[in-house]
Amino acid sequence: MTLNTVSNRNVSSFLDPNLKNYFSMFGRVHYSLMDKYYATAVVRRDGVSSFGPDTRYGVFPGFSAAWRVSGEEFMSDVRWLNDLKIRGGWGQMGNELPVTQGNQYSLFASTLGGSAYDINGSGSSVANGFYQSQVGFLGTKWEVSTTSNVGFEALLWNGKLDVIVDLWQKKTSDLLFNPALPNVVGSFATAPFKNLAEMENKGIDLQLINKGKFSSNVGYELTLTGSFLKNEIVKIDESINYFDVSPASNRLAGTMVRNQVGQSISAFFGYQVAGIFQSASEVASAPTQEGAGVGRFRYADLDGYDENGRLTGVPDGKIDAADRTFIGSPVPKFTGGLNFKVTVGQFDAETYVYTFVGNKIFHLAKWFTDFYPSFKGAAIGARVTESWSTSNTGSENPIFEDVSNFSTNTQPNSWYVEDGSYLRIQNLSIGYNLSPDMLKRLKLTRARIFASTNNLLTITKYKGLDPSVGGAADTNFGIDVGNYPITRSVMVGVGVTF
Ligand SMILES: [Ca+2]
Repeated sequence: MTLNTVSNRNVSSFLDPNLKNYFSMFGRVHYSLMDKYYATAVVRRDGVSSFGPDTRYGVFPGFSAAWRVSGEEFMSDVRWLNDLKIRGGWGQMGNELPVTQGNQYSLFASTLGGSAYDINGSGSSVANGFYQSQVGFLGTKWEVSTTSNVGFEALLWNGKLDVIVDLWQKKTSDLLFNPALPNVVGSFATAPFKNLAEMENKGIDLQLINKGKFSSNVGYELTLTGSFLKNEIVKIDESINYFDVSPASNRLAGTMVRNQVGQSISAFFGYQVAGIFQSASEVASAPTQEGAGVGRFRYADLDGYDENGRLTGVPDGKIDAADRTFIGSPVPKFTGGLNFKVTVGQFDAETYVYTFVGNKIFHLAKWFTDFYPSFKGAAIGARVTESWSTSNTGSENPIFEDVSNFSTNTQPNSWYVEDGSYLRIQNLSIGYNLSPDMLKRLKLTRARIFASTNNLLTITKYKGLDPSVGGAADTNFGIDVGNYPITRSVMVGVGVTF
């Protein structure tokens, strides 16, 4: 048994008011018995200067255990199984990353444009004032993730196949978020980060590694990875059960992301498009909808308000904010990757393919490219030619017209939401290694000629430029605001070691 205690002190004396200082201590105990039973326990205490004095420190324990089943006597006859290890663990980690050093303080600032005023009425000079630039909050504390996992690792058939499976659950509580402040606080003030929500992620991770030889000089290695994921917001605050956000570049009249208990993080929220109005009689018989007209979006009547402004859950014959609903989640249900490498004598080839399945993209860029009045004359997307018209009534894209209203381009709705699943051949490379004889003659240690290409092929139904839309989880996750696509590149090279 070994016992290690390590303390690490990291102190900075540089007088940058934005610099955070950390102080951490951790201890670890590791125990192994007869190469069969393993146990590890870790405890760490982390401190950061960006939290107030009462909440500055967090204590985060963790432990894990493993059992090498293949080391047991009763497994000695099982020849095809070279190694089998069952493991499990539980642990907590803290996060403080989004919180700035100034978060705990109420700060004031002064700018000519923001806080100067000719209070003396001189007409020629201004007196400088101050405005609040940061609303301080002392109670912010560590965000805590609690992870539990069980899984196994198995090595089969003389190392030909390696299987790793993990079931895990991660609960994040006291999630750090800075919800927008009411406007009475002043539009210049930065909102403090507070501990708000609780979120749960559950998943299964799989990894298969298969390596071997097709013949004496043809070898291969195949690595398959896959993850199933489920994400859910468990709690937001005692007083609210949702909050809305949208990216800074949002051009629609409303927010399109709602973080709500029971839904995934950053779920898309808006009107459900039931189709395109095909005729004046359809418009007349449909629920009342502002701006309704032939060729425009027909929204689904899903709900209504009572006289107190509460949702009734019953369609009320008119379309208003009550009818907005969840229209997709940017969180993929499955992500996977495949790495395949073949060596044939002196040649080798390698490829990496990955996939995202079941995620949705809010294709906000369509606001620019598909509607004439958004930016007059700028809508030149190819879809414009496929717009609804009396001779193209099957189109899912609305009529091309110079009208901007609730039923055309101003509202977040399900028409913007597209399937974001894709499969991409990220990399393909081939190489040739000079044989030992050649190297000897050329007096080289190693020489390799190679060609590789990045982002070779993408298979997707997504209509935007690139389905690999990233975005910060709390503002623009899965929202395509017209992101630059990843470019394709080809590289040819020679690597030589003398
Ligand atoms: Ca309604």
